[in-house]
Amino acid sequence: MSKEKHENNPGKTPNPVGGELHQISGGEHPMLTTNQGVALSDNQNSLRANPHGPTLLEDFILREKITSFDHERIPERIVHARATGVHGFFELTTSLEQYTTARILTEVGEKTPVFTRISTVAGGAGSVDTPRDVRGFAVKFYTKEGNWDLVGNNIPVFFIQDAIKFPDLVHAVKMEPDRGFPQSATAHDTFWDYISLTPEAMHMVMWIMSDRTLPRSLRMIEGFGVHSFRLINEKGNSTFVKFHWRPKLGLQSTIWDETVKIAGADPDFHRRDMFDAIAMGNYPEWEFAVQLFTQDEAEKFPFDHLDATKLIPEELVPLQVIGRMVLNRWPDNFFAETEQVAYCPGNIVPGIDFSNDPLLQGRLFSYIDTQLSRLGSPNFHQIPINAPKCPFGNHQRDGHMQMSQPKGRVAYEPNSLSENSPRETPAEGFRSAVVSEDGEKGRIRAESFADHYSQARQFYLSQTAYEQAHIASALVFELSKVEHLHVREAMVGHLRHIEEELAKRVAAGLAFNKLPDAPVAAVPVKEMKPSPALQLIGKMKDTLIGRAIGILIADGSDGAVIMNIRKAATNAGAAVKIVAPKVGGAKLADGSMLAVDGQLAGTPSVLFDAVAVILSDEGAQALSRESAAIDFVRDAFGHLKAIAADKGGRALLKSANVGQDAGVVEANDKDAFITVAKTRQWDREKSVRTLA
Ligand code: HDE
Repeated sequence: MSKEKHENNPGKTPNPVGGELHQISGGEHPMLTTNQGVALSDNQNSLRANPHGPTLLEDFILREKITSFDHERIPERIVHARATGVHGFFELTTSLEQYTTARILTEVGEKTPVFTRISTVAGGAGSVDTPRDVRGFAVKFYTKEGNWDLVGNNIPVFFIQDAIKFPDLVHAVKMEPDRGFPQSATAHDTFWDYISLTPEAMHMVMWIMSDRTLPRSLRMIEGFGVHSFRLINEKGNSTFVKFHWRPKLGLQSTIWDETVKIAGADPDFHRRDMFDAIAMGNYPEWEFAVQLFTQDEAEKFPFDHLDATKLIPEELVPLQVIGRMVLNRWPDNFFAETEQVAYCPGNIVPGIDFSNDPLLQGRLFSYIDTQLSRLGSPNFHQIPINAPKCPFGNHQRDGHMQMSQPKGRVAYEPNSLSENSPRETPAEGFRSAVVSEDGEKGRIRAESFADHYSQARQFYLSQTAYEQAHIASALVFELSKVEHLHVREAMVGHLRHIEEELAKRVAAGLAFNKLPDAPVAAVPVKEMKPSPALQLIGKMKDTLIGRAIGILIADGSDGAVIMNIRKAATNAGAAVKIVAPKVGGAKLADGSMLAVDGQLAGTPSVLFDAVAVILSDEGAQALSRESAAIDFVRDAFGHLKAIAADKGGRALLKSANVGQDAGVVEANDKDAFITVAKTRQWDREKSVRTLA
């Protein structure tokens, strides 16, 4: 576009009913043109036969603008439509040279650009950020040897063992086809009907009913490659590998009731949280770790590692941290980058290879196919967000939206007519692992895939009592939304194989008068050692870094107390927001005005990890008649958060019927507040809600 100043654009927009509307003035504005480069003299009025006449078809400016607008959307992803994407880098800290030739895993200190997209699965692009759902965790590494896409989830296992089941699973979880709801929720009949008929899903069911699916922030989730992959070294030997991302901030989730309320208070809660963190320079970081094991070792595992419904406990194969990923740049344009990015598990680089996991094998086909439908052309790799950052070229040609203009006569290989056309490179080029395959062809599920309950049981037994109660309560909630009694019963039947006590708790929560029969298990349930690494609470960090604190004030509040708490929380790493009835500010006890970050009605306590309530007697009296203030403190207490309160604050707590415990502290004692604010008051939960 020309940099020339547009003479007809003096920085004022003509107002059709007279007068002028102010636009930002100054600066050298480029000309506004059509897509053909023709400058527009008027972007506010279409071409009409006369002031009261019809609009003319000849108005090519109107037609071009509206046509472009009509085609703004591309098909959204059938799953993982809702997401947040961020640029960053990967840095290797330990070489895996012994295992692989992939330079990204051997060149220590090298920073490789990445684009990471974290998504929900079931909802459409416009759904809320905080349903109970798995989070996709897809990383595109723009390596020197081509793009490597590690397209994983925040849960290390999956619902199904074979790709052919995926369309049914997705149809079952998505909104029901006749009614078009629920959007982005598993709590409905078709999901649980399908699951109750799919015993292999039971391990994943334990994970999705745990608080893992209610993350507090996308910066506080783990990521898993899920499938086993292979690494191939110089000698051509291969080693199996599982990939893991571990957040520097530790894990943290929300309480179900809190999650539900966040969805209303801020449907973009996670996207905004990430945007704000990047804008403030608080770049989220993950450790990159691997579990490495040989075929011989794998044969001794009490499960088949090629079955994506199984994980390899850290206690069996420890994690080795080999690098880190830092996300530090928000995209310039959401559509061009986050929407158009096309991940394909089939994008790997020399030195990495696939395993025979049948789920992975199916995925290798699906993603390219889906990109063809979403992005409309085999040239989707040319879109900047998808293009490799290393040189690339071949003899593939033409097609929709070809952006490059290949030169010369030669579009084939081998050829003797061109000296500089791309050729194969046997030494460095991609090679598959040398593996011999034998056995009979057929639609067969391996016997080693038959155990559907042992790891589900191991997961449940590895949780703290608080987490077990959350899993049981989540199951009661979800199954309470299921209308068909036989589906509820079938699910409780499965739970009996996982843990009888869990089945009893859920049955009691659903008011069953007797426990339903358990289905026949294909193989006996094995007793496996609990793995504390599977807990979430155990992985929460004792810190305020990355967390948020809200201070509720009103006219007449004590400025010194507010400042003290704000300073202490900020120093401890929290983002602090002042909340008051009016966004314009609050008049403090000393008559000064304090700027406010959020208006009370629009900034409920669900948006914070801990709160302080600093009020004068009059302020407390006024707020005791304000339901947003009552909810603010009642929810903070109900969501197990720390509360600091001065005398007025305590008066409000009293009006809200909020109790006292170790998590409710004096506003003057900032150190005590910072200590309790770093965690949730788990013991309080039994006093505020009935759990299953
Ligand atoms: Fe996906 N999945 N998936 N999936 N998946 C898609 O590809 C598919 C599976 C995952 O941010 C789709 O580009 C099949 C497991 C993520 O853009 C589609 C099967 C895991 C993303 C597709 C699976 C994932 C997708 C939809 C069973 C965790 C979002 C749009 C074999 C390891 C990537 C698209 C992004 C997206 C197919 C199972 C993760 C339709 C057939 C297991 C993170 O191609």
